[in-house]
Amino acid sequence: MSEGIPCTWMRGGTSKGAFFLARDLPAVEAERDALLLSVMGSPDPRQIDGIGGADPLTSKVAVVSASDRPGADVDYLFLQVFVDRAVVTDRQNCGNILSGVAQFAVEKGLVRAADGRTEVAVHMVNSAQVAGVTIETPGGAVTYEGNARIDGVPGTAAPVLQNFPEAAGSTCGALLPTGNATDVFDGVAATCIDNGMPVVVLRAADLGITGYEDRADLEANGALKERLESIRRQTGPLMNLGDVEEKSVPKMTLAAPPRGGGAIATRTFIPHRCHVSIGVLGAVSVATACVLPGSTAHALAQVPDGNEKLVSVEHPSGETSVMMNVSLEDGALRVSRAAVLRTARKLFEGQVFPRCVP
Ligand code: NQM
Repeated sequence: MSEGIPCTWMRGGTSKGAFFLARDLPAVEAERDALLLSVMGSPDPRQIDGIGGADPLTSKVAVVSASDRPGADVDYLFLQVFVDRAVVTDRQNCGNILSGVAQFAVEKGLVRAADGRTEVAVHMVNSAQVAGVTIETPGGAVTYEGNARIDGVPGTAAPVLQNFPEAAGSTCGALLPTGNATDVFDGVAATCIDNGMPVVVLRAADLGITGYEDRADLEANGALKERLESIRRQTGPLMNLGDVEEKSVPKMTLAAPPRGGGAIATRTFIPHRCHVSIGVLGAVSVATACVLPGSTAHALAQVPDGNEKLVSVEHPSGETSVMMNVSLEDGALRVSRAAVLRTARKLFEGQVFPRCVP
């Protein structure tokens, strides 16, 4: 058997992932990726020979280390391990897995916790942004217990407050990387937007669905998936993402009028499976599309007035609330801050045994 590697398995928001200290993984990227594929059990639709949960939402990795970046406490590199392909990509960020990074950093001695609450400045390496993450640390120790509730996770846990300062163009270089609020691909109007996560927002009705279908029905709709993938492949180069065949961005969000008291109803392909809810930064990008005049979502959305807005993004498990500070400057939309509430829980800590250590 190979040697074990220290690993912590955590729920972060509505996802699960393996958390590693950077120093415990191979420094050479190809070796690291081979090891992570083995840890998760990929490629295999069941991930039977690894710890991945046979779903993109439970096949995620956080690599954490102390940060040299001024103003940041720790570096967090997110890696998406594909389930049924031998692909590990760093081309996307993950706000759900971010929910566990501050606790992991404190428990591994990278950050000293205050008594009560601790704010950790997390440098999200994938997008070179710093997020402020506040966790509960009574007596200077991490607690996972608390009264916060998020849709998609049973029960309650300690709140994790995530603050994202300006995230426009984090991956694509501009909020609207094509230069337009709306483009047309294969005859379907689409808003290509990046406010923390590259997302293509389409009107569900334009694709012949209601947008309220459940995840299983959408995943069984082969014709819809083919149309979405055709559009996605065309948006990649225009969103400065290049060929996106082996990338997990952009995400494809199907939008419909809200029907649960929120701002917009969504179903999101990430990009080949339908999300049980919606990603954190994905929700920030969609909420931004809701307030953007001329976008595909704008006319469908019901958004409160004022510069500080709570935009509730409905999804198959409930909703995700995004608090945003917005303004129009010279006709251009600016989101100076977005904040999202999450929770996390440490599930297991020990050593993971990859098939072989390169
Ligand atoms: O958008 C899934 C998730 C995510 C990403 C995905 C996320 C985010 O739910 O910030 O959290 O879109 O691949 O973990």
